Amino acid sequence: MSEAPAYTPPKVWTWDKGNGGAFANINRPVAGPTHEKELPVGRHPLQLYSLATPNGVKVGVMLEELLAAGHKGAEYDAWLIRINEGDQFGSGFVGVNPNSKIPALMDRSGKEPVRVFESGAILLYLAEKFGAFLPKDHVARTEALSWLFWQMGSAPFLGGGFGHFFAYAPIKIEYAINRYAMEVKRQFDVLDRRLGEVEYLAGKEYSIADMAVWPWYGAVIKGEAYGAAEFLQVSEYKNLVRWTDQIGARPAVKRGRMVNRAMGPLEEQLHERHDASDFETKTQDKLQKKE
Ligand SMILES: N[C@@H](CCC(=O)N[C@@H](CS)C(=O)NCC(=O)O)C(=O)O
Repeated sequence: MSEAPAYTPPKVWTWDKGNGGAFANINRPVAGPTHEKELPVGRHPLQLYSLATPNGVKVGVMLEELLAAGHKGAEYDAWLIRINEGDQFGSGFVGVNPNSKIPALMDRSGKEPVRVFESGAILLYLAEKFGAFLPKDHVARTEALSWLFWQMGSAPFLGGGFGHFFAYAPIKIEYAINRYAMEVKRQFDVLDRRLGEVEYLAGKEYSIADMAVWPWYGAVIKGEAYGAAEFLQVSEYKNLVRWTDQIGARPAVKRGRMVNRAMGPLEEQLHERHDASDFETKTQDKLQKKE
């Protein structure tokens, strides 16, 4: 691993396509579609276009929780968007999310289809549509929304900041790693203190705030993201570890994190989801193929 070379920014920034970063091939300085491509549409009211990154997992978990709670209207088709192959720049996807990022949702249950993008907006939309996983009491609801928006503002420092410079950047920059390690440890402490006072982030009720925070912070706590559990000494955050395990043990969370998963152990992958039975049959198929 090379040292960070001295760099003086030029007067005008120009796009260096081959900057060597892990996602250099999909990053562009412009928006909009790169090619024409319709999105597939299945038979259910809700169409999810996603991939099981932490942002994608949030919505898979919410839909599985809604179904587990008996909300039949939450039946959905989940289509795989391979962001490394540029699927997010197809014209159909850009029509659902002009920001070209997963997850994106189309609700086709009404007269006109409704598009929803940004994982926090999708969670809130579904919570309001089904009257679920968002406390009814105004104060508790406000607390849930505070933590939901906390996640939206904080996780980019965890993923785009710490994760990028610790695991993905082509060079190790001490200044950047120090800056973001400090911020991420501070965020862990914020969560740990809160979860020392209450069972769930919003208080007594499990909510969309837990669903938003768990895929990001839980993954680092469990050593699944960036290989940084030891570096960040995550076992110090006892309440956060307790909550991470508690959320991870929920059957709907176990199913939800498989939706649109195209990496990791084969038995945890479900590329597309069109029916509840897909979790059993597809997993068995894959295990049999592996034998
Ligand atoms: N703030 C957005 C972030 C979504 C996001 O960053 N998605 C990533 C995967 S985790 C993505 O689609 N990246 C593809 C790209 O940047 O081209 C949300 O919460 O939905």
